[in-house]
Amino acid sequence: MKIIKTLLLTALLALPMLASAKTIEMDVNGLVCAFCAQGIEKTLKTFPATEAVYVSLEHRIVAVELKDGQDIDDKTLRKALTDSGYTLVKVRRTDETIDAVRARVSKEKALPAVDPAKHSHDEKAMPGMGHHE
Ligand SMILES: [Cu+2]
Repeated sequence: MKIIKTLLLTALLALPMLASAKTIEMDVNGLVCAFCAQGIEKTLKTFPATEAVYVSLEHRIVAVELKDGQDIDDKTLRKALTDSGYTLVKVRRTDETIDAVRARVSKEKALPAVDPAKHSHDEKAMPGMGHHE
């Protein structure tokens, strides 16, 4: 029993070296309103590897802080966003904390605003994300 515990602990300690990224930062197209942000946050939080989520509508950036040694592969992220009606443009992995990403992004120049009238939420893709919630 003790050996198993030791082995487990060793494996857990070794994991962060295999996947060292702490935060995944993504450029996402189609982010328009607070409901988009809420929907994406909700979706990404369903992943067991997700520690925290940050969404900047102004910069169309979504960041996911990962739990120690865990990761979400690009394919899974792309699918989650596509299924919700958004487009994943770019993925970056960084060792920054999500707070550091938030601080950096908030200093960047905002992208031109998108007219909210030109988008709608797909109730099937985002159940419960209508404007009455
Ligand atoms: Cu929206």
